[in-house]
Amino acid sequence: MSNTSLPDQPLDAIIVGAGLSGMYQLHTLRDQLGLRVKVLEAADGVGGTWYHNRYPGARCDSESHSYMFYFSQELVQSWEWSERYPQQPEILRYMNHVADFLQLRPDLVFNTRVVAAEFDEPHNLWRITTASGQVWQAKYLITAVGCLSSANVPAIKGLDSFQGQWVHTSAWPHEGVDMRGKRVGVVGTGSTGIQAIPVIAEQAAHLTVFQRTANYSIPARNAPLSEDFKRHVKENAEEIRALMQETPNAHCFRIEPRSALEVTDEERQAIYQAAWDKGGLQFRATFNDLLRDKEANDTAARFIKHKIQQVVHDPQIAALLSDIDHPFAAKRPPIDSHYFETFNRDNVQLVDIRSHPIECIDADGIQTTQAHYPLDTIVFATGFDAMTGSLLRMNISGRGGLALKDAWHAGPRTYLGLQVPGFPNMFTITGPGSPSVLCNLPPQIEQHVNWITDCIAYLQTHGIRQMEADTAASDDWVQQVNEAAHATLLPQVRHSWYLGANVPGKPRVFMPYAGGFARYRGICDDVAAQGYRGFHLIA
Ligand code: NA7
Repeated sequence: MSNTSLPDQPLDAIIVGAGLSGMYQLHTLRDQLGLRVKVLEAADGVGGTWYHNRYPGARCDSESHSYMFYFSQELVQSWEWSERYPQQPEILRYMNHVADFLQLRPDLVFNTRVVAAEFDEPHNLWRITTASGQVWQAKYLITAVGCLSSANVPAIKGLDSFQGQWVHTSAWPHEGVDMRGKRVGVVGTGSTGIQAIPVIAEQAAHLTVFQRTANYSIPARNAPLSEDFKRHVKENAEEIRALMQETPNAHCFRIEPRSALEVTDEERQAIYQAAWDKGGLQFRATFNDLLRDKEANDTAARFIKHKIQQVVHDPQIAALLSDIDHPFAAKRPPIDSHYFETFNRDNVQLVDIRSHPIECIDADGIQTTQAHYPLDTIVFATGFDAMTGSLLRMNISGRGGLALKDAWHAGPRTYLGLQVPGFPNMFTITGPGSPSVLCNLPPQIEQHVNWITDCIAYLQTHGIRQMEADTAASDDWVQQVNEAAHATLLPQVRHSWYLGANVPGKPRVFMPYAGGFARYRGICDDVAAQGYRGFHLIA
């Protein structure tokens, strides 16, 4: 049940988005601070990213016991995951469980897309317009719109003329896509493509994979969780939470305190082999310099490329799949269930669109500069206009009518990824400039929401009307985000969506903060402890 009637009086806060961040933010502001709050959500249910991404094989790359809230012991004790990496339907069930457990539904307003948000300076209010023309008003605007919510559908000539069905993985039809007996093409071999391809290959008559950039992938080794492990999680919730808060990526594992170059070749191979057998993102935690030192990284890259060549039978296909042009984990490292093995199937073909790009799509399929591939279904696993896309499409304008898209014409500029100068009383959960996509998200969402909640409590009790990030503090933060990125190998990737390089015309700025979650948390805490240093607080 949702409440769609407009309140007579302005609210204290409007939150946009009913994913994990929007739901937790509603809980803290409403139930801890006693504020009047609503969450506006475009979809007809909770879940955010996990509501929309229903493609075959969709599952979380974070281990299930790290992909949940830990702020409430009761909530932890009330839930059990079934697998090491939960599938999308189970994650969506968890989200609905959170909504019910925290009794959030009366304040969730579904089927309500925000099309504009304007700061009304004289009244010190945000006016938020929805697609149906409703105008909501609130003192605080909090965006909880996710980092990967704005689909990137490539503008390929002729797509409209395609007579079959095409779909982007993040807008998967709820009724599913029937692949049986179909010739299916998948464009894109990022984390999503790598999850979807093995499952689609089992369903379709024939699958053609269009690969622009070959990618590393580590076996996930997914499996059902044992009763012992489920009990371990419940009994050690505080320790698990503390561990995630101490690690750079907010995962449940530590990075080994040794260089890949300080062990013998034999030891290194044994370490990589053990990590390969164990599976998962932990592979990149085997050494502490894989993301900082190219020579160290090369050792991991060589190991994985060799594995690909062992797994894939056809040497030409193996060569294409292992011809990877970037350092390991410098792009988001996928994990998989039988991805490379899928290319040994008779009904799967790999097409190299780096050497022979897609020219156009016609009624019957995809035309590259080399050949025509007849298809019934095209699946775009082509990623997102990440981090800024969902914020910019809300048409937000701040002080003096300043449009966010103009404020960010040269790339996102924030203070701590939490506020934007010129946009008073607006907070961005996991926005650009915060660790966001470089981290396991639930712990970071908890950290952001807690920080925003403490901050709003401070503003309310100190009679502060407006809080706004200082321009110089924001410029300095942008510089720190840039320096943190350049201390790693991350900016070296040509096509990286961390840089916005996957969307034509998007400014190339490294968007997430790469200095690590633990360090970031410390910085945010210091800023708060110093009376919100770098923010203007106007009584
Ligand atoms: P990604 O990681 O952005 O991957 C998108 C893939 O699509 C990648 O292989 C791209 O190749 C390819 N792509 C993008 N545009 C095109 C065009 N125009 N033509 C051909 N190929 C294209 O998105 P995902 O959805 O896989 O993953 C996003 C995150 O979701 C992931 O990191 C997890 O956090 C969950 P490219 O590498 O750009 O050459």
